[in-house]
Amino acid sequence: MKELNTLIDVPLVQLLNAAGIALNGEIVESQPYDFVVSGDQRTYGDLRTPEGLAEIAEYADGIGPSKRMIVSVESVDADGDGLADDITGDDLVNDNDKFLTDPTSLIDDAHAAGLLVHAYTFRNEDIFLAQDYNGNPELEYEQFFSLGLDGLFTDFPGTGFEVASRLYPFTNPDPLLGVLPSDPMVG
Ligand SMILES: [Ca+2]
Ligand SMILES: [Ca+2]
Repeated sequence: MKELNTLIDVPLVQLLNAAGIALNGEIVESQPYDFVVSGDQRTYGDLRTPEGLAEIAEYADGIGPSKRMIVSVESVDADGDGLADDITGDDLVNDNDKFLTDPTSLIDDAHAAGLLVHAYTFRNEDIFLAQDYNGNPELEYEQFFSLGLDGLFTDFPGTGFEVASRLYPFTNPDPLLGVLPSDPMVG
């Protein structure tokens, strides 16, 4: 991406990946593949520190973190077997069996580094929604927008668009271009 930034003049988003999420909601870190190849020991977690974000800001305009790097989910393990319990009783264990943890400072830290935050992936299905949202995907969008999220990847753009239009009525949302100032000359 550093090389790409010297070749083309379009906004670039540095995606941030992870290996998974621990029972307590902590991100299980992984490494960018080019770091693996070059022998750089740092993980995506190191890129989320103020120092890492400052480095990203040298070549990218924003970060694309998993939404769990902003608000994670904690599992219940009442039977102590080290595996997340199925609290909804549907014989499946997914985000609907988990509870939100306190937000991290990632959005504020990224903004402080001059980066936009464009998180992935927002979905409407119950299995992807933490128990706290009670099956209402709009509550998840509202929470993340209130934390300062600038943009997002969603499998359900209609829902995201509806919430953004409702929360930001004085803007002129465009389904393709996103939320724009109502008058470009003023905005
Ligand atoms: Ca368990
Ligand atoms: Ca379940």
